[in-house]
Amino acid sequence: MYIEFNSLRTGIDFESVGVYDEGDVAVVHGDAGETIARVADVVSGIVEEGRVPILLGGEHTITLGALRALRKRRPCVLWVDAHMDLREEYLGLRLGHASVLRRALEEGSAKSAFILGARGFSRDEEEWARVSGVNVVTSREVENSSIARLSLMIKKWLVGAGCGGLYVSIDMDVFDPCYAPGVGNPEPEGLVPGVVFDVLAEVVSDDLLGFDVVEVSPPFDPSGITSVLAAKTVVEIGGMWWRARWRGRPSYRVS
Ligand SMILES: [Mn+2]
Repeated sequence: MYIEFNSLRTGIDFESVGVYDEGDVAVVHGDAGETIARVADVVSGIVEEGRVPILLGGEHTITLGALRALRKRRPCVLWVDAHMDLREEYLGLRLGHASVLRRALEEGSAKSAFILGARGFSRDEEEWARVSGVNVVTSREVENSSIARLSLMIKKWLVGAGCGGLYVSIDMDVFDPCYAPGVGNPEPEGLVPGVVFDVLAEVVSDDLLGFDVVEVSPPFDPSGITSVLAAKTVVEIGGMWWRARWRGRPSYRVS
């Protein structure tokens, strides 16, 4: 399969963007802590060289490794996900895809969070988000809102939270299962890809600290369209950053 690298939205041909493949991080099955430490290690090296990390997964828990590596930069994290991932624990695990954002906020690896596209969460998560000041916009609210209004909400959050930059985490289950069936936990009533990209195009600036695209599970999707959409997501967000960084687009400063 092949997708075009030329993005109409950003005007960037991703083929002209300098991308280096760092290779795979060896995960340790059954040991999320060690896996996260390894991810943090690799991402730290990338950040120290002044590069912008792009992570692809797999388990959403890897995001914690990236956020730990970026901790000193005080990242605001835009969590684009059908779920909140704010559980205290899930199936006896304190560290996993259902609790990863809560761990990041509790330990201070993420300074503040804005969840976009949520629609599958428990009452406890909703309550924890409320008392912890996590911004939440559900998929239904996205559908009933405009690109301008949504991006303004996110920009206001970025200014108010006093972060050193933006980290974007895209859980592929945020998209409607008709676009991305190959995910671990498909959730109906999801978002349309173009809407997600249009909002991101308004808020991604050269303050982007990094991003990830996770929860792609190819065995659940023989058609392969989930992987194609994930690749497209990288091309779009990467192009947004590149445009802001090199084309002098009036960037939206958060620091
Ligand atoms: Mn998730």
